[in-house]
Amino acid sequence: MNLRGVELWRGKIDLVSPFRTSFGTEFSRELLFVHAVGESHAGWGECVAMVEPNYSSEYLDNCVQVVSRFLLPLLHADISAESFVSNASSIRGNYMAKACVETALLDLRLREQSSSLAKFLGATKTRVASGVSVGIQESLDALVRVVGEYLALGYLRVKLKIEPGLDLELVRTIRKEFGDELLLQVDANAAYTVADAEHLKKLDEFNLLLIEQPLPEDDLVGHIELAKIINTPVCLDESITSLETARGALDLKACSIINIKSGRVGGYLEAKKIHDLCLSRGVPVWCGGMLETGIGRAANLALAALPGFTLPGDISASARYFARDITTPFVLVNGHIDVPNTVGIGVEPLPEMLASFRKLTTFEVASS
Ligand code: SMG
Ligand code: MG
Repeated sequence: MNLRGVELWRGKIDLVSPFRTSFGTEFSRELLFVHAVGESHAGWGECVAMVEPNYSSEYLDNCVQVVSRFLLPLLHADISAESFVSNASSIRGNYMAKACVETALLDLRLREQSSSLAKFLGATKTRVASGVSVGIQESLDALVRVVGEYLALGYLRVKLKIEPGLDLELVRTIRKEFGDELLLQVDANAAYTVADAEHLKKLDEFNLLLIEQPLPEDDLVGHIELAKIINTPVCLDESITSLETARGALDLKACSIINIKSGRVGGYLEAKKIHDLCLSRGVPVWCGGMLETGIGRAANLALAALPGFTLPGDISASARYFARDITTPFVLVNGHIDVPNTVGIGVEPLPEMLASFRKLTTFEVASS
């Protein structure tokens, strides 16, 4: 690799509609990108952290700090993504900060080698089934309308955000309206406690694909208890931050399905390891989403094309999020999205979109 420098870019893009979860409402997406600049190529990585530390303890300004103060100084001209990840293990946690640097390095190297991220990761599919994550709406009527619109567009699976007081009724209504065939799952973003187990058991009658992260991220014991009580498969999102936490959760039967997000686990190299573990154990995985722009979405499509991703992921078309994506938009074709197959992650920010972003830092990399 011929890394010369790294730029950090900040931007902001409005969502087409507010996205309400059990922890808050997002109206826009604040963005942080890492641009790894080489001799003749350059790579991009998108940071998935939110503005506030609600989904996880990481947040965007903290990622800027961690990347600039602790991660960029680890780089040198011929560093590989693998050695960066290994060197960065001395920095605890901060998975989202690490992931965006790792991805930019991978993208740069793969472009230099004229290879795609999909090929590098071991993709076996050329398109992936697309699901949609539906935020909490102001009324049941609004929820029915929104879900109906997404289904009319061809989405193959629906995920409903739930929280205490807004759960059974939502699921009952959507099942009644759209039938038992609909692939349906729910995501609580850690809003319940294990004391709610009997209540959550009432979801069993709706034949959901899974319930995602019902309890706090560090409550592994709670998830083990809950999984014994309810029949709906428990899927973990926030709790899984590494190969080790994935293995532990599976060994202890805290979950039977895993949502893989590269940003949450420190990058695509770790994400692939979790995929490989799950594949070897016959544990289904699916690719989560963090309201990424086309940059993050492109890389997620490469990951979701691996053979163990047997459930539709939260990778929707660009139009589900933004009036105008920062890359050429990703579109839904018969419920699927094509996996980029050119070089690196396969996309770059459109110059006119980048023009509205701010360059924060230019970090010169020491020659090795
Ligand atoms: O990118 O389609 C997407 C969003 C999917 O629901 C989604 N993500 O917990 O899985 C999750 C949430 C995290 C982000 S909420 C702002
Ligand atoms: Mg989730």
